[in-house]
Amino acid sequence: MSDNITIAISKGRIFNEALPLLAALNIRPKMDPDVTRKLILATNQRNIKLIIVRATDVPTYVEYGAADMGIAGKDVLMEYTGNGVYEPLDLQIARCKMVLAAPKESKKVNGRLRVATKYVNTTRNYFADLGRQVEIIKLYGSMELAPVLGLADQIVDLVDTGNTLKANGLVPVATIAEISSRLIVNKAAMKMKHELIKPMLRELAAVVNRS
Ligand code: PRT
Ligand code: MG
Repeated sequence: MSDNITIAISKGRIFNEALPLLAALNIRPKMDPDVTRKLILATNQRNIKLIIVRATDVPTYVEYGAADMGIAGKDVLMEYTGNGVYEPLDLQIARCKMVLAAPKESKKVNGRLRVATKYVNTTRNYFADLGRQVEIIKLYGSMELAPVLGLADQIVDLVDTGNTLKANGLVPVATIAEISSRLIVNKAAMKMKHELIKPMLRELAAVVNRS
């Protein structure tokens, strides 16, 4: 059995907010992903490496065992349609809300509501649960623009301070989910490497509960 552990993580807010949690486990990356171009970061622990990937790719790396563990937003996990990873711990970092938002001066919608989002599956499930038929328009970013330009009536996006919505004349009309980042674990690794992974989970849980 390999005694190596790889952790997939996206740079930016998740990496920044995960750093103190990792440090509490005495895991310290040797390089800053905003400075180096390396995508595999060694840490002070000989057998632990961080893999820097896109936020939406984290569950894929973990499901296929390319990484043993990962840190991913609940938004990404809700949208993911793979065959499954374990999700043992809410790390309580990178918190925000997923909301349905509409123009402040809402126009009357004739026919089906058009909703622009990058969270197509989550949005479809949300409206299906309400028994509402909507037209979902897939975007990869800048969802706030869609209602302004008449591409969609409403959007589903993440909100933290609310400044982005406000700047584009939008207001939240419903909360779809409370979002935070979760630790995820490859199913085979959880069995094969449980002597390494179990203590990490226990320590992380303790750190999260303390903060
Ligand atoms: O940016 P990139 O295209 O590389 O990838 P990404 O957007 O998937 O990654 P990143 O790093 O931006 O976000 C990673 C994760 O952070 C998300 O999957 C969420 O789980 C979490 N998170 C927490 C957020 C926010 N808060 C957040 N506010 N992700 C994005 N935002 C965006 C939001 O989409 C909107 O554009 O920030 C804007 C709103 O912020 P406020 O403060 O103006 O409301
Ligand atoms: Mg982003």
